[in-house]
Amino acid sequence: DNSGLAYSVGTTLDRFIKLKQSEFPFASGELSQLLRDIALAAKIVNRETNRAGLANIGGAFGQTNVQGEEQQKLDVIANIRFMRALSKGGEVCAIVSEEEDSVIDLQNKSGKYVIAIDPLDGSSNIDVNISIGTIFSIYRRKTPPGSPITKEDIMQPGRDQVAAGYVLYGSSTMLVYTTGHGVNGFTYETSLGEFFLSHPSIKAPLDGSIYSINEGLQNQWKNGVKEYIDECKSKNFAARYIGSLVADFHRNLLKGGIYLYPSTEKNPDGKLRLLYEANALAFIADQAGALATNGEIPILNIQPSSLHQRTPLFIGSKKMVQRFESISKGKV
Ligand code: AHM
Ligand code: MG
Repeated sequence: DNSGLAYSVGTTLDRFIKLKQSEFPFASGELSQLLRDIALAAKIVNRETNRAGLANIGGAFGQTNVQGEEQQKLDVIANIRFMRALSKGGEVCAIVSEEEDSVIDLQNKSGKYVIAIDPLDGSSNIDVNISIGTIFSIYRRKTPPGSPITKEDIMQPGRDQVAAGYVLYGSSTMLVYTTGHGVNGFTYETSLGEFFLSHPSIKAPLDGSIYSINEGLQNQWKNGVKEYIDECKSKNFAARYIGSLVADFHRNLLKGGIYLYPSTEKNPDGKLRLLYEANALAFIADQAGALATNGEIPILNIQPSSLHQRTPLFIGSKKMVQRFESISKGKV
């Protein structure tokens, strides 16, 4: 009986997962293993991102990987790393990835979980040494294990996620995730090769004074967005936009703020992807007491209709998102 055990800042991710598992005595432990697999892939990608600056001179070191493959772009490498980690464990039956056109059916008879993942988001930032991230959603498949994967297994609304998280490869590397019982953040200690609990029970500030949007696209915004951003300026809010969703979201989650990627002329449904970008962050926001909407309904309520579908995204501190909604109603 582990019920008396507690965790605190400094607890390793492995131990934390173990302790959490004991809170759910009937859990099979497969989700826990899946989270460990993801953490391992994150460590590998962390190692690669730290070397990214050396990539161009990699040839000078004669660097090829064990398979003798040529140096590849980091987002491709990250995809391979996560695919391997997710397929080898046996818990996963299907994967949706930003890097793959169609669903990867792992033909894994016992796998109960479906994963949607953006292995390396913000990839335009890699070459310039700016934070990037991994975003993942975990669903339980709807049809019985062993039967062929169906649309029903893949096209689940965000509301049905059993876990979601992100890895931020920033000034330090962090893993932040939820299994629907609050949000916890772990910081990676490189020399020990361990994630340690650093941000237990993250709660987003109710309100904030940071807004994050690509303001260069202002002329393409609908009036609701224009009016809301004008109000942010009239209140002297701080404009902060990294252009790396995970980093922008993470900052706003901790400090209080709103991130907006509205529909534009070029991208009438916004730029971000519902399945492997918006949903995971919306679930985390929800668990941290923040909000996420597409301007009309909560992100988590959207019934997906295609694998790579886009959605406008307005996410952040509850009061800011509510204010945005009331100003922009009918005008996004
Ligand atoms: P990507 O999946 O191609 O990397 O694009 C997603 C990124 C987000 O991280 C970021 O918030 C957004 O694109 C920035 O877009 P823009 O350059 O249009 O402002
Ligand atoms: Mg992306």
